[in-house]
Amino acid sequence: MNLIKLYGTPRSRASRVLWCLEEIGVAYENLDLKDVSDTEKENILGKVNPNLKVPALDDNGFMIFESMAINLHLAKNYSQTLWPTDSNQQSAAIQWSIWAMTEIEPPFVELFLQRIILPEEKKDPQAEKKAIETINRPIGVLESILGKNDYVLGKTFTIADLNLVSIFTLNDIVKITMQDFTRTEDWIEKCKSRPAYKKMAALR
Ligand SMILES: N[C@@H](CCC(=O)N[C@@H](CS)C(=O)NCC(=O)O)C(=O)O
Repeated sequence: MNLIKLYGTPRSRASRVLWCLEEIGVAYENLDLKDVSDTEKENILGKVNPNLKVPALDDNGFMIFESMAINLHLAKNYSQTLWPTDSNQQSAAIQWSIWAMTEIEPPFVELFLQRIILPEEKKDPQAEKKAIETINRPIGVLESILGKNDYVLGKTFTIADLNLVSIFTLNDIVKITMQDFTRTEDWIEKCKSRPAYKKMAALR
C-alpha cells in the first residue's frame, strides 16, 4: 500500500507540497505538528528531517526535506504531466525551482519582515527599498519568458510553474506592485485558479 506522509501545517511552506500532492492525486497523510512539544517534534519530525523544519516527506520509507526538492521528487515519481519527459526540460525545471528559492524567496522574506512582522521602530526603509530593487530584475526575466510561452517551460503547466507560483503567493501578503509584470501576474492567477491549488488553499 502506498504510504506518503507529509509533515507540516498547511500554514507553512508545507502548502507547496500539499498543492503538488493535490495535483498528482496520490493518497497521502498530513501530519500537522502544529501543537506538538519540542520533544515530540524531535521524536517525530527529527526522523524525517533532522533540521526540524517543515515540510518534510516520508515517501514509503524514503525521507526527503526542502520544499522544492520534495516537489521535484513527487513530480518525477508520480506525475505524467508535472515532470517533463525531455531531459533538458527536466533540468530547466530544477533550474527554475532553485532560482525561485535563491532569487525570489529571499527578497520576499525581507519584505515580509519589513512590511508585516517588524514593529514600526524596527522597520528599515532602506532594506525594504533594496528588497524591491533586488526582486524586480528576476521578475523581469520571468516576464520576458512568459512573453514567449504560456507556462515557464512551454505550453503546459509543470512542476516549474507550481514551485515558482508557490513562492509568488508570498505576494498575497507583501503586495509589491506588479504593474510592470502583467504577464507574470496573469500567469500566477492562471496557476492559482487550478482546482488542486484551491483544494490546498481551503486547507490553510
Ligand atoms: N528551505 C526550507 C525552509 C523550511 C522552513 O524554514 N520551514 C519553516 C516553516 S515555513 C519551519 O519549519 N520553521 C520552524 C523552525 O524554524 O523551527 C524549505 O523550503 O523547505
